[in-house]
Parts: sequence; structure tokens; C-alpha cells
Amino acid sequence: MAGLAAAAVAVGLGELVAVWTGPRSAPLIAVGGVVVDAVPEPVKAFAISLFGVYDKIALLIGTALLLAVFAALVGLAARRDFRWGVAGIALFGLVGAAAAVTRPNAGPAAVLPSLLGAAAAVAVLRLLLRAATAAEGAGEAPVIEDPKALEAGRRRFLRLSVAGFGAAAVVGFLGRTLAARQGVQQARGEIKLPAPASPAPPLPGTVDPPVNGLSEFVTPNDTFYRIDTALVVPQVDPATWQLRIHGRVARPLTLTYEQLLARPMIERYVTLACVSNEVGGDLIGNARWLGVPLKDLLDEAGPLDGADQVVSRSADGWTCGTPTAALRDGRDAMLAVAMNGEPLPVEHGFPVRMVVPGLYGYVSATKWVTELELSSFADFDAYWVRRGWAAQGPIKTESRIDTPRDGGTVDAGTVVVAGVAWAQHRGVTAVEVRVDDGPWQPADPAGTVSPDTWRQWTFRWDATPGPHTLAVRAADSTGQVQPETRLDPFPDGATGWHTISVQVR
Ligand SMILES: Nc1nc2c(c(=O)[nH]1)N[C@H]1C(S)=C(S)[C@@H](COP(=O)(O)O)O[C@H]1N2
Ligand SMILES: [Mo]
Repeated sequence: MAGLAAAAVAVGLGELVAVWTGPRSAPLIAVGGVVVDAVPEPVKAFAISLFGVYDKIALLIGTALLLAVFAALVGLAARRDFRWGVAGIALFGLVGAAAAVTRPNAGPAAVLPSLLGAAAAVAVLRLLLRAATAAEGAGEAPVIEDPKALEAGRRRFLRLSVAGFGAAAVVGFLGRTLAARQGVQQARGEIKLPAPASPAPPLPGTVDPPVNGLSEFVTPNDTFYRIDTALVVPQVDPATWQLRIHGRVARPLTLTYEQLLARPMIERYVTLACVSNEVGGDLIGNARWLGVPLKDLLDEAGPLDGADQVVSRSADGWTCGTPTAALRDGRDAMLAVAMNGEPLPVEHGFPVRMVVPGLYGYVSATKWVTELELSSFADFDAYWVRRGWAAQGPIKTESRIDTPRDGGTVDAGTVVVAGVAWAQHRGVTAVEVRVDDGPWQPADPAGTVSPDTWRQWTFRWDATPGPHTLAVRAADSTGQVQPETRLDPFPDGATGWHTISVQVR
């Protein structure tokens, strides 16, 4: 109990100190961040398949549980000899401090939350163990024979322990509250978005076939998938935000948020997709983005010969490598400031992120972006490339059945099968559906506004009673038909036909 209370105080105080030293220096977040960066691919894939988008919460709970076990052991050892307690806590404090100070962009002050937390933990452990010794009459203290005094001692120990947990909760909560006040929601609310110089095309009604269970053409911000390595969402103040374009360029330049907003903006529908998306998965969404064309900015900076990779960095030190050619070949690659008519949601990269049609997010879609360094593929491997993912990440042609649901039951007769297909920047030209072992039959691709978005599709199926399988495949404007071969997402995106089973009654 004494060990647990001491650890709780350390973590709580760490949260409070991290208000000044930065949220990523808090002990649990710092250690969790090191784990995120270090776990091998199979473990990560397993964790994501088990916990999905709750993988980060699961990691933090796991880290806290391990800490709790260790803290209880330290408490037990300290009862024998207090020096064990000091050593155990010091070890943990040092692990936290080392994790915090080695996080990207961390200053020396990042060690403080863990070290001050550890110091407080030693004091709490000392206090509680004294109380426990007095209560038990163990060790050097005289044995208390009086049962009443023994009971009073126990109560005192319990009271002190509860006070310890309470104090931990209060300082931890205070830290979290103060940190939230440093957040950027208010600044985000005050932003006036400029009108686009080149607006998005109006959406024809035909982009959204009226079928229950079919994904909407435009994904609302609050249900848009979120994938990143950030255990705490970076809070980047637009008032101090700057983008540096440097490296292998003739004319390095720096832009403020105000300068960015003053430039002519384009507005486009672009479908983002994650390379980790399984066949049939939902790590994909389509939004209307407002931003400054990256081509113009790069032309101003003047990339030098051989600068074939643009390395972008985020406020929290994540890195991404994008082919320079993809940013200058005329596609609508942009530094986006708005998503579906609102300033970017904080978890989707506020104040500025990259959006590049046709490339998976890990090689193109840097959120909270602060830096573009012109480099080369030979010179630099970005975050996921270092972990074995492909350096080049063009999005593969894929398709998905949204309705009926896999494993569902439908009534015999005409069933509208519907879903989405995508081949960003090439464009989906045809979709086909196969029932059981029958022939491939053409589905109806819905309306579209650009090759950079997904395309909904429908297929009228004359369903007969019994069990059936349905498969879908798409073709893109290059004439390529989506291959049957099932490949896992690692290392450059999944392939294979989405196939579902339905029962017709
Ligand atoms: N700063 C930062 N940007 C990032 C990432 C990240 O981990 N950190 N993940 C990328 C990946 S893998 C994807 S798929 C997209 C997802 O963007 P979204 O969360 O807005 O859907 O963001 C990209 N941008
Ligand atoms: Mo991703």
C-alpha cells in the first residue's frame, strides 16, 4: 500500500510539473512514448488488431499496471530495508527522466517531472512506512501489546495512505486541468478562414447513392479515422507556429500562420487512407480540405538537384518522407488549414497539416507540421521507413463492401449491395461484384468530382435463399484491375478482394 501510494504521488506530481516542462515530459507519457517508438512491428500489429483505435489508452493502462506492480514490490522491499525503497524509486525516476529527455524536441527540463516525482515518492514512502512500523510494532520499534493502540496505528496508516492517494489524484487532476487550459481550442475557435481562390467543385447529388449502411461521400470530422504516434495531442499555437522550408534549396524560407493564410488557397476533396488499413478496413476517409498548394511554396524555395525527398517534421518530432516530384507534379498537394469547412480539428493536425492526393498518410499527411526539409531518399529514412515500411507509399486500388454487413442476414429478392472503391489520383473507373463462384458483374460507380477521392458504388443483387459470398474488385484509370492476391498491410499496403458472407432467408 505504501509503495502504491508513493508511486501515485510521483505520477500525479509529475503531471503537475509537466504543465511547465511540456506534456510529453510527464513520466507515464514519456515512457509510453518510448514504447510506441520501440515496439517491433508484429507486436504493434497485434496490439492494433486487439485494441484498434484504443491502442494508446491500452498502452497507458498497461504502463500504469506495470508501474503499480513494481511499486508494490518496492514497498515490500523497503519494509525490510528502506534503502531498497530509495534505490527502487530512484531507478524508476531515472527511467522516467531518461525517457522524457530523449523524446524528440525535449529540453533538459524534461527530467524534472520524473525526478521531482521520485523525490516526493521517497518522502511519502518514508512517512507511510514509519506509520506502518509503529502500527505493527515490527522492526526496531517497541512491540505494542495494547490492541487498542495497535488498531489506532493501523487506522493512522490507512488514513495516511488514503491521503497519499488523494493528494496524488488532486495534483494529477490539477496538472491535467492546467494543461488543458494551455490547449489551443480557443485559438482555433477564433480563426477566420479565408475564402478559397480556387473553390472545390460543387458535389453532384449522384456522389451519395441513398443506400442505408453505405459510407457517406464526405466523412464528418468527428468520425474521421485518426492515426498517429502522439500519446498526447500536440497543442500548437497558431500565433507562434512557423513553417521552415530548408535543406537542399536555393532560398530557404520561413512562414507564419498569418502569412500562410494570406496566400491564395485551393479547396479540394481528397480521400486519405492509412497504409495499415486491412482489406475491408475503415482507416480511410474523405474530406474537403482548404490549403496552400505545396508546389508554389517549393518553387519559391527552389529545390536543388538531387533533392528527391521532402522530409516533413511535426511539432512532436514525427517524420515523414514524400517524393518531391509528387509535391510538384501538378496534383493538389497542399498545406491544409481546414477540414470540411472548419479549422483543422486539433487531433487532425491543427493548425497546419499536409495533404497529398494518391499517397498513404505515413508518407504524406504530416499533422502539426512545422518543417519541410529538402533532402534525398538516400540520405534520410523517415519514422515508419526506419521500422521497415516502404519508402514509397502510393495508394493501391482497393474496394470495400459496406452493406450488407459481413455475417448479416437479408431477405430474398432484390438486395442493394453497396460500398466504396478508391484509387486516389488515378481514379476508379469500374467496380465489379461476384456472387459465389459466378461471373464478375458490373456494379454502378456513383458520381464523383475528382480522381483523388473514393467513389461509392451500388449493385442490385437478385438474392436467392441460402448462404452466399459476395466479393468486390475495382479497376482504375490505368486499366489495372485490383489483384486477388491477399497481402498484409506491411510493408506497403494490403491487397486482395473484400469478400463477405451473407445469409439470405
Ligand atoms: N505528426 C504526425 N502526423 C501524422 C502521423 C503521425 O503519427 N504523426 N501519422 C500519419 C498517418 S500513418 C496517417 S494514416 C495520417 C492519418 O491522418 P488522420 O489522423 O487525420 O486521419 O496521418 C499521418 N500524419
Ligand atoms: Mo497511416
